Amino acid sequence: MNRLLLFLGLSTGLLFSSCGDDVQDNVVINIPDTDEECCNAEETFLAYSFLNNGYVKELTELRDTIDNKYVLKVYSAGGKLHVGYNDLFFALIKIATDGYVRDFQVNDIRPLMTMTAMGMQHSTPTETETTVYNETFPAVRHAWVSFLMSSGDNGYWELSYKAAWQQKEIEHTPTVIEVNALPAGQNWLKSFKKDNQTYYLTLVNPNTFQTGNNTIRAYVSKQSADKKVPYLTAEETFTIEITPTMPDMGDHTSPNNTPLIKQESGIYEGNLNLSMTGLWNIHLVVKDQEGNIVTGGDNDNSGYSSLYWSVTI
Ligand SMILES: [Cu+2]
Repeated sequence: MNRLLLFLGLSTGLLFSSCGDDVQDNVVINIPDTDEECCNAEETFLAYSFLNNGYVKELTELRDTIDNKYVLKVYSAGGKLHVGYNDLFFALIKIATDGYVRDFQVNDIRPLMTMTAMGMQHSTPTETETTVYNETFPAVRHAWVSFLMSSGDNGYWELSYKAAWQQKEIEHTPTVIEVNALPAGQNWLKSFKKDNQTYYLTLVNPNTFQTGNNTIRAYVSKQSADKKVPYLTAEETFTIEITPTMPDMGDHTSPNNTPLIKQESGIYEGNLNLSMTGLWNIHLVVKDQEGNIVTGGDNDNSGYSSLYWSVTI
């Protein structure tokens, strides 16, 4: 912003000096080089606006600095984490100028839970490498983590990551993070087994659902052979059929729901119609590419699959 104002000031100066024909001012004007590392003014403004819109807040325990010159900040909705799907946003800030660095990468994002009493550790479904969240402000990168359980008596969560840009690299060693339980009755993460392999069904941001038609999104992740390694999305392609019911209202359903289909990016998308407010159980039948039922073939007393997410709108 300062640079823009400076440029305008200089232009005005040039206009004035050109009024006198005979004046040959050989003034050398030193316009500062643009900072190649950082975003331009518009991208900076958009990134700043996004990160200060009141929706995302910094997870300060995940902040890291390098050489006292750069600070890497991690943000989530409300600066909190909970069981199930969480968006994570990353920004790298040059301390001297407050500029946002572009073209950096964050990878090897590793959530790890230590189960104190059981003496074991496990990871959880995770997108381990960030991508640009919005092309209009490439300073903000995004990844997600879907936590299997909350921090508490059974154990604690830590998270580590690596960041790299140009020739610089940092490694954020594991720091403890707080993962909150969901409100009672909510369940946004389910698992199933196929051929002795455990899969996880992560429902993306159901707290944005509204009455009526919603795009429903989910990820299917595969438990790693080494449970301490983050669980990546499954290469296989499934179809996730959904039947939403209202358990408090005689398990009535709603029309116009469509199955979740795998998109090019790896996310599954379908249409979910929540015809009124209240508690909805979204019953799931997962099929393979040949149409065979992988899970969800057993009905509960609602008459629909005993595998379901529970969401209150
Ligand atoms: Cu655990």
